[in-house]
Amino acid sequence: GFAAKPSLAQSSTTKSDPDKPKPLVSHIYTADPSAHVFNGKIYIYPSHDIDAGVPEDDQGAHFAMRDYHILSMDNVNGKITDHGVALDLNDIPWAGRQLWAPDAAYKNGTYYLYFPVKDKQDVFRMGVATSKSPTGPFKAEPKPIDGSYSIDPAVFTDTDGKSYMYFGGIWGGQLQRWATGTYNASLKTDLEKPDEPALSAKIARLSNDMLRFDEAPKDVKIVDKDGKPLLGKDHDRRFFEGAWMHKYKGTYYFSYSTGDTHFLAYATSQSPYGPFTYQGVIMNPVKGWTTHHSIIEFKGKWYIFYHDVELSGKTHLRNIKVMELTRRPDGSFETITP
Ligand code: FUB
Repeated sequence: GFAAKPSLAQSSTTKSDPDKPKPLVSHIYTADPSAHVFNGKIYIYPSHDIDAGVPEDDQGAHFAMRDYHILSMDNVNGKITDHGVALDLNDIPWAGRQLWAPDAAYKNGTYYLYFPVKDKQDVFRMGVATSKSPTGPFKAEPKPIDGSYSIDPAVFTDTDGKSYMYFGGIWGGQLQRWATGTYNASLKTDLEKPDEPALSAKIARLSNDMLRFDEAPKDVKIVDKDGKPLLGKDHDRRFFEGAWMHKYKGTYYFSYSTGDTHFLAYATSQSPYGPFTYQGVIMNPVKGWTTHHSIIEFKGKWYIFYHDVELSGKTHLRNIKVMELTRRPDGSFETITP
């Protein structure tokens, strides 16, 4: 039944609404697409969803992914190529389970694949793997990045050449377990203090060789238009997971998922470190529990890569899609309803 469902779902979509975005691939399930333009081509670094038969729980155990496939395309909506397995869980010496949302970067002739995976103690850490090709195969470093934790790395290289990793995810992503600086598994969801500032994503500058944190991770603070921090109870706006960073006309755009309320939201700053001022929603909820995106500029247009569950109807078997974004003259985004 695995193979038959996707094509059925796809053809019915095509008939009813030809303009609706279609899954970019249907031979495998994909999610969390981190898109990049390298050498004039689009490369997508997604999660590779599988049904591993692990029962669903509120910490996301059913997201039990075991490898990564990298996809590429010459044009948006053009032919898409699956370059096969780029990195396998078995080839990461320290990894336990659950290869979650990755990202990639390029510097000085090397491509870097950043990935979160639980170590053998079931604690999420960030790993890095290198290749001379954007499509891999990638070779993992023998140990996780020192001082790393939680999930969803997004690596951004600024116009001055400095690179930063934004990361973190609450609930199953374990960010709340690090709230005191050391690992403490007692907090399940977030800080559990609704009237205090919400947990923040983290940022750390990367070393020149891209393999280490060059500083202790700092908070990515999000404030409202009056400069007040978003609170723990503000589920419609506060950070949950799935960070992304892009720069447009000198302004830094930090975008992310609000998780349990399923929005892709954004906030802006004049510094890569923030604080970021909340601006609004880029994309309303998709079908499925998770929502996760990336934003790129390609040939003068802006695109959002995201996922939903059109092919499977199951929250852990997702499919990636792409849509054009409308940027207003002041840099803000029109809200998309997928
Ligand atoms: O794909 C597993 C997790 O689900 C990701 O790391 C989160 O962002 C969410 O999409």
